[in-house]
Amino acid sequence: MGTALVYHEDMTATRLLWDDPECEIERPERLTAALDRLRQRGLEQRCLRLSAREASKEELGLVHSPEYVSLVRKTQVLGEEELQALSRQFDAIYFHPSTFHCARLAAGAGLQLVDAVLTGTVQNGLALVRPPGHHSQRAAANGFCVFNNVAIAAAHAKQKHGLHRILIVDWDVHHGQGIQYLFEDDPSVLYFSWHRYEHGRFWPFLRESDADAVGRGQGLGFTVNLPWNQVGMGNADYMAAFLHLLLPLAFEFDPELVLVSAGFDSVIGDPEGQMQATPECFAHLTQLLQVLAGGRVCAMLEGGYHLESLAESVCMTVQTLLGDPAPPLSGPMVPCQSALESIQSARAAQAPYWKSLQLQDATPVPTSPSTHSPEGRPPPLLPGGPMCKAAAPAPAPAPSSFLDQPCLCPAPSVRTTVALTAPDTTLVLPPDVIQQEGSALREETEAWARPHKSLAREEALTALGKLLYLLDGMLDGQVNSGIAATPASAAAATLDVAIQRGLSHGAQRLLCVALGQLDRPPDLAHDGRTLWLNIGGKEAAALSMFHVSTPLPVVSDHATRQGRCWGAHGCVPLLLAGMS
Ligand code: X5A
Ligand code: ZN
Repeated sequence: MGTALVYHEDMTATRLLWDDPECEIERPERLTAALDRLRQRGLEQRCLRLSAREASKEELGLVHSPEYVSLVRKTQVLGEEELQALSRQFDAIYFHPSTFHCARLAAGAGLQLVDAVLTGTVQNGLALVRPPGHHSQRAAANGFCVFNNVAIAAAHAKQKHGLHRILIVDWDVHHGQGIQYLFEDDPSVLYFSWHRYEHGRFWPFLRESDADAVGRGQGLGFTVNLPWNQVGMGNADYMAAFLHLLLPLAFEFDPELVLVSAGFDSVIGDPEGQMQATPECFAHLTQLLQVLAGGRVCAMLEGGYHLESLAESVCMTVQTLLGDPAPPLSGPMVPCQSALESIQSARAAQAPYWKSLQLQDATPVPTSPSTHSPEGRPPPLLPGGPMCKAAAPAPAPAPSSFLDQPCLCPAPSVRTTVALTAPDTTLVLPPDVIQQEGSALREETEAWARPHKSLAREEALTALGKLLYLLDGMLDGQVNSGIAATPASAAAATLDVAIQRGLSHGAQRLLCVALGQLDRPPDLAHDGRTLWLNIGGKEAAALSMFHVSTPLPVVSDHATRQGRCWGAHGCVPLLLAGMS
């Protein structure tokens, strides 16, 4: 349905006019660098371009006091001395004669984006804006932020579109305390922020940035803070935060709209964040959010001060919004101890308010995390897997080496294939999904089927030929994903063949997920190359760490909250779909 890119050149006008080492990083080149790179990559051309408009006084008034709005309006006519004097009344703020215009455009861009998504003009989009918004408060500018763009968009979505549940994901490396204050007692806005915290020793040095700030009154449990107590958090830490904290709550909340405070100072190379996550991580974070709210994701730029990292991360986000598959992630795949502690303390603080956290055990993190490197486990995959041979493994790459080498793996030409034994002419498929015509060679199929009695029947054999052909297409990098049908009686044997075929055809590790019960588990070597996960199997079992079975939780309690039913199951398969 399309991706909107909302922008206006005028937003490059505001800039610092005097010497201030703290504020000088927030400069016009942030926008031009991001936009230039989007053009270079051909991404801008694939978006619906919308020119930003100014937010009205009434729209700004959704979250700001009239006195504050007129104070900012007056900066238009101030001289440099007066601008500097006024700026000093706030923390980490500079005003410029163009600030009011730019900040109204920034807020207006967010409103246009939300309108385009909620009226169905586009599926999702990004607003490239300056000044940023998430630190700004009802009557205060703060941390380079003048009007709270994302908060205004959320209030507008409630007021003008009648939405009842909005998720705000703040992946900027700073705590968006402005958003937190504006919605802390509001259960219709779930606000999630991770941020560099270092036990309170990092800007903005607030006690209420810690994990135990969970909202107030009706809004208890609708503020989710994940403080990072060390710098250097990487891809695995960010992914773990989404998978183990944000997504369980987000599925349970079931938002109608996702707003992203998309700051990219949380990426490697940024002087503010000092984190290690690579730009590709933002493709994965975006992809995980796209399973929510029917894919209605509106991202708005916040921070991001390393121009190269910023531009690359913006491209990753837009590319994913456009529906391209996420590039492989590099770096350690196990979260660090400090990240696990932070995630666990946020889970513990939120557990009283969320069923999805109560279903699981709330045991503390073991003091020494097992990094699971059993003997015989194959070495870590190259950053791209079999299809990405061009990307070289780097043990501890410096920031620049990540940036010099964007993913070299081209997107497969076919997005999704449906392999049915008999092509179905009545099937209506989206344009990027095709029905597979081809089959593996008959002799080859028979050779793979020979050891299995259940694959002797013609129907099972035809299905197997189709599946082998699909697997080859995926392993050769021509097809991104696919679905194949097989007769139920042949399911376990077909899976045995598919696993063997995958492992002998270049895949180093396979994740197999079975939903529901199979007549028998697959025939696996417990060598660490295959992780078998059976969801909805008979009973919980772990035959080895590579063979896990869990029944679906029985949810008999139709508890209502906000007058509606909160289903706790159904989230596990969705999570995995997001990962694959
Ligand atoms: C939007 C944003 C950071 C302010 C840092 C002040 N603000 N030291 O990233
Ligand atoms: Zn920031």
